[in-house]
Amino acid sequence: MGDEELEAWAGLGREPAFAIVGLGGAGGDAVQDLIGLGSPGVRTFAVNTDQHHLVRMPVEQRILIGERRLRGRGSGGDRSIVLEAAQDSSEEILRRLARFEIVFLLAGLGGGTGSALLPYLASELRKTEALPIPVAFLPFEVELESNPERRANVDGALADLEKLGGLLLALSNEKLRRFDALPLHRVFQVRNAYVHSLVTSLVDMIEHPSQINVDLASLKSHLAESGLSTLLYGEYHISDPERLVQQALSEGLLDFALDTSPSALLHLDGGSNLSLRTLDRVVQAVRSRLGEPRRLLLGTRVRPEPREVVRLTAVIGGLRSRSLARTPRSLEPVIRSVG
Ligand SMILES: Nc1nc2c(ncn2[C@@H]2O[C@H](COP(=O)(O)OP(=O)(O)OP(=O)(O)O)[C@@H](O)[C@H]2O)c(=O)[nH]1
Ligand SMILES: [Mg+2]
Repeated sequence: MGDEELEAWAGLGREPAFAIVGLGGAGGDAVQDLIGLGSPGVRTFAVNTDQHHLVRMPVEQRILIGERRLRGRGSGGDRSIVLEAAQDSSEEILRRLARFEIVFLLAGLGGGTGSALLPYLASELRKTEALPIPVAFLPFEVELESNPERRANVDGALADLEKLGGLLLALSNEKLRRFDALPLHRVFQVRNAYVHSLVTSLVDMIEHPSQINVDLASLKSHLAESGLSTLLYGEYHISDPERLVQQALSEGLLDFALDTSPSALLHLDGGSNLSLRTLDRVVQAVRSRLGEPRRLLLGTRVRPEPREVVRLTAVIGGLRSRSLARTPRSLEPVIRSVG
């Protein structure tokens, strides 16, 4: 077998199966940070109505929409104009995105562009083979006070995303208040580093076969049974699996409340010292925090060498509808300092 054939056989050198797409200003800024943190094997895109913002995006493909009516100057908060523009450009956008297995869509809610594109593209991609994962950044409360248009954009986009069901990551800027002494761009970097961990851990889980394997098909069928779900991530020293679970389940920036009997997909990534006992303790700790899951799917990836740190990626299903803008109950999100 020649080198080329070997490579093809091993699936190396093939087109990346994952894409991250920044929608609007905040979504584009977040993708830019993710690229800075390293995104090998992931294709990068930006879609915007704002040409000036779009041209400075360091992504592989830029897509300007609504040029005829908006002249490349942004939507000024008008969600319905952007929705029309998105429908006009829909075929072109989907042609580029639908060939990926997983498409992460990132947007800040409140403006016109991100609030329109996030639910629209998530719902259009749902009709294809691709699995869209919307990541919504919720604005600071002070941005919405006395601004009913912005609030309507946030509420409208969230309602559409909840109706769609499936995986949804909603990260609230309010949860960043503990960093209020830092410059604002640094605060967003902390959040984007957390998003980077979520994206890379999910990509790793799907991309690399594990001892107890979780592939794309099992993720999709788990999601189909789980209602509105979210993704969580934590890492901790192997000696303390309970702390690892606490890290993943309560130290996110995610903003939601859970049903009484959630479903859980748990994937552990560790070294050759990862024992069955550690796995049991993780499952036990999840049970004691969330209650008995109505559906539990387990996966592990064990590297050849021993590792001090174990990573836990969790897909938790059964988020309560209309919960995203309210104070969470079961999980109390605080932020882990990143970097
Ligand atoms: N610029 C920026 N805004 C953020 C970020 N994270 C959350 N946001 C919020 O995202 C919301 C949406 O703002 P933009 O992304 O600028 O709006 P847009 O989607 O480009 O929409 P229009 O400019 O109105 O067409 C704002 O209210 C911010 O609070 C971030 O990292 N950068
Ligand atoms: Mg904008």
